[in-house]
Amino acid sequence: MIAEPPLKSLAPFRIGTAVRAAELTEPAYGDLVARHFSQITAEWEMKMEYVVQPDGSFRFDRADAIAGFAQRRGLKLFGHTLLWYANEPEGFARLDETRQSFEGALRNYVTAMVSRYRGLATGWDVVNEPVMENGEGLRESLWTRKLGQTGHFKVAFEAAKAADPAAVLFVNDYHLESRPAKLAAYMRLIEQLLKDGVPLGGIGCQTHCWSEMAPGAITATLKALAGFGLPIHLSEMDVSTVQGGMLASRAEAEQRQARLYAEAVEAFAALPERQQFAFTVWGLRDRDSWLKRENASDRPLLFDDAGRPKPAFSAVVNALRRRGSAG
Ligand code: 9MR
Repeated sequence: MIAEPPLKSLAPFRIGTAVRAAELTEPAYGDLVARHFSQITAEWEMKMEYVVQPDGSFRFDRADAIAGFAQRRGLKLFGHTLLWYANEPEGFARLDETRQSFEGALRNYVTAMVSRYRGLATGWDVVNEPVMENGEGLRESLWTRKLGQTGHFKVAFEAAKAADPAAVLFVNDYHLESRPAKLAAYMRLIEQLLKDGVPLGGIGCQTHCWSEMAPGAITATLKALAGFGLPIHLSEMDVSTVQGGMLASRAEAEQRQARLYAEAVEAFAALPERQQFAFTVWGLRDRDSWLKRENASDRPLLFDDAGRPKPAFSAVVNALRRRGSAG
């Protein structure tokens, strides 16, 4: 039997996956990650929900374990995520002093995180998921209430830039392929941030999909986002086999899933080279996926529960090879 080729050996761009510290200690898991991927993103252990303690102090043990793995195995790290509406930790929420001290605390947090992984981290999601689902505007959060919409972007991006001038700083959002109003609002936000002089360096497109999604949507979205000329991170791809109408049989769902992965690789590889920041899949094996916790029969990733490559994996390999021979 011919062993499947390491994805990273076929990709001219960084190819990443999301990981958790506990799984990285399993040799089979760690080896599979290091064999195929050139970059890892912490699935949740570099977020405030883990790092910021109720008393406002920070714990870096798991983030350090993930960064240590990357360093030992010669992989890059992608930082995820500094500010997220879904994380309003008590350590910040209870700060009821002046705006200045809230802002100072946030700067201190961003500086601590970003400077700690300087040199290893290629970039950071500075603000995650800022756009409302219906595209009618931007989400409210602890951060916008305390610092304002413009203010919270400015504070976080400027602190991150100062802490690691070489890291590419991202906004990142999802459902851009399926919700035109959301994509439009996201693009208006990017335009505004650039106009305001916020040091935005890249655009994240999470690409959480489902197998019944219409072909072409991923390609059109990446193309639209690439119009700004900034690096693009296809940052959290997975393809649910159960979301949507569930009309397809299991085999049909897996075939459609494989085609969507191939489309994403092709669309990403078709971007100008300097805009190909990284292509990241949101987890390694099906059983590692957050989607599996929502529906146990979902199979959204490139490797099955046992770590064996699926049709989606072969589709990615073939798409990378086609691209290689075309270029
Ligand atoms: O996959 C992540 C899951 O394990 C965590 O419990 C959850 C909360 O931290 O976040 C999930 O990842 C999300 C990512 O950070 C942002 N985009 C959507 C992802 C899936 O919910």
